[in-house]
Amino acid sequence: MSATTERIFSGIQPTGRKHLGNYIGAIRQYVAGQETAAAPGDAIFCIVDLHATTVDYDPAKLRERVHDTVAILLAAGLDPERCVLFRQGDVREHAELSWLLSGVTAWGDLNRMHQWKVKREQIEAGTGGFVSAGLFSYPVLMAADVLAYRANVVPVGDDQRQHIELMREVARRFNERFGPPDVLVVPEGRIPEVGARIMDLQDPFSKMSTTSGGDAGRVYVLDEPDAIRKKFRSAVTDSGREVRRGSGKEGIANLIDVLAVVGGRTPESIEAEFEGAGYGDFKMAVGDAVAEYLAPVRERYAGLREDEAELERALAAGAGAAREICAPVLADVREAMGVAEPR
Ligand code: AQP
Repeated sequence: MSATTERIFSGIQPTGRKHLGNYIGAIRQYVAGQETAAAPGDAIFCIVDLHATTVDYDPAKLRERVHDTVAILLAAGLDPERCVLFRQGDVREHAELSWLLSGVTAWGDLNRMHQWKVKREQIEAGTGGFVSAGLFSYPVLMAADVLAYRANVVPVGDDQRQHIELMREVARRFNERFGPPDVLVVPEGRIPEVGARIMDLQDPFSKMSTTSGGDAGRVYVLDEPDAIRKKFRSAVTDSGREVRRGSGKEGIANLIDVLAVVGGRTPESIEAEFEGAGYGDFKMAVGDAVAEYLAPVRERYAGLREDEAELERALAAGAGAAREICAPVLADVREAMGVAEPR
C-alpha cells in the first residue's frame, strides 16, 4: 500500500442470518470498497468467528454460520479474486496481536464501552448470568483485526463508533510508547451518511439488531419477497400523515432512509415524491423496493451456499493472502515491543 492508497478492513460476525441493517450499514460499503480498491489486498473482509466465542454458542453451528455468512457476502458481490475475504480463526496473528495490544489498552477505556456497561449493570443487578472475560476485552481483538493490516479505513455502521475510537486510541498509544517510527496506522471509520443506523421496524427508537427485538422488526437479507413486504406493511410509524423526517417521525424517517439507499436516491427526493401520499402506499413502495433490491442476493445465495468445498477453498485462499499482509506487521510489532520472534 502506498502512502496515498486506501486500504479498507471490516469484520462481520458469523451470525448467518444477516439483516437489512448489516447490509445497508456495512455489506453494501464492502462491495463499494472492493470496486474502488487499487489491489485485492486493499479491500480486506473478515468473518470474525473468534468474536462469536465470547457469548454462549454451539460449536457445530458456528462452522455452519461462517459458511452462511461467506455465502451472503459472495452473493452480495464480494469477489475473492478482487478482495481478501477470510475467517478470523484461520489467521493466528489476530489473537496474537490482540494480546500484545492489551498491554497498551486502558482498562478504563474498556470499562466505558457501551455494550460492556450494559453487561456490567446486569452483573451488578445479579441478572447477568455467566459473563466471559472475552465480553470485556473483545474490543482489543477488534482493534487487532484492523491494526494488523495497517488499514486506514474501516467501513461500519453507526453503532461501531466507540470501537473505532478505541482502536484509534490503541494505535496512537502503541506508536507513542514504542515508536518512532510509527509501527501502526491510526484508522478512520467510514460511516455512511444515510443508512448508518437502520432502525427496528417495530421499534423505531432501537436499531435493527441480531440479538434484540423480534423477527417482525428485522428484515433478513434472505427473507422471501412476500415476507419483506409484510414486515414493511406492518412497520410502526406515527399518527400523522406526512412522509417526511422530523421529531416524532422516527419510523417514517427510517423508511425514508431505507428507500433512499435501496433506490440510490436522496431522502429529500423521496419526501418530495411522496408528498400528500398516505402511509399505506408509502410503506408498500418501500417494501417493494427492498424486496426487489434483495432478491438477486437471495437467488445467488442458494447456489453459493450449497458448495461448501468451494466456500472453504475461497476462505483458505483468503487466509493465505491475509497472512501475507499481516505477518510482517506482527514482526514489526514484536520487534518494537522487544518480544522475541517465534522460533
Ligand atoms: N441497524 C443497523 N444499521 C446499520 N448498520 C448496522 N450494523 C449492524 N446493525 C446495523 C453494522 O453491520 C456490521 C456488521 O455487524 P455485525 O455482524 O458485527 O453485527 P451483528 O452482531 O451480527 O449484528 P448487530 O445487529 O449489530 O448485532 P447486535 O445488535 O445484536 O449486537 C457492522 O459494521 C455494524 O455497524
